[in-house]
Amino acid sequence: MTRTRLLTLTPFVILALLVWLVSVPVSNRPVTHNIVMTADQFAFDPPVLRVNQGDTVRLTLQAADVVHGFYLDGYGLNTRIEPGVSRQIEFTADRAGKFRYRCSVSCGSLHPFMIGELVVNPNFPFYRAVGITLITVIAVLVYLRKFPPAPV
Ligand SMILES: [Cu+2]
Repeated sequence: MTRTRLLTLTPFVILALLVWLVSVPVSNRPVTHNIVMTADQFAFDPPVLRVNQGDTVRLTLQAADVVHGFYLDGYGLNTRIEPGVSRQIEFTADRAGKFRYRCSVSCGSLHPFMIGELVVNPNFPFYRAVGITLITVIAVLVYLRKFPPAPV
């Protein structure tokens, strides 16, 4: 492929990228996650929760064997889970980052290791804006290179 041909194609590639960037649904549209979380000696199931920032998390907590607790770091949530009684807690994952959840009721020898992780992915409006700006700048540079302004 010749250099000129490549230059001719570049604006189309850039346009396609722009259209893609603008049209990809923004991941920050909040959704509600209904999750059944089972506490069992000595683990939580699921062990990892992944949500996006702004999502609502509705947890139905149940204990499979003995009394457990559910404490979520960073969100200050704490509740006791009795076997046979499911308990619902709901919160908005408004803080991005990784947060541990742990059992807050001494439930046996390995109780201190009864830990799970909530991963709240941040929204990226900033990186998206940087991406669109960069692509536009490159498009303008390519265009100017191809059609240099007439000397004055
Ligand atoms: Cu425990």
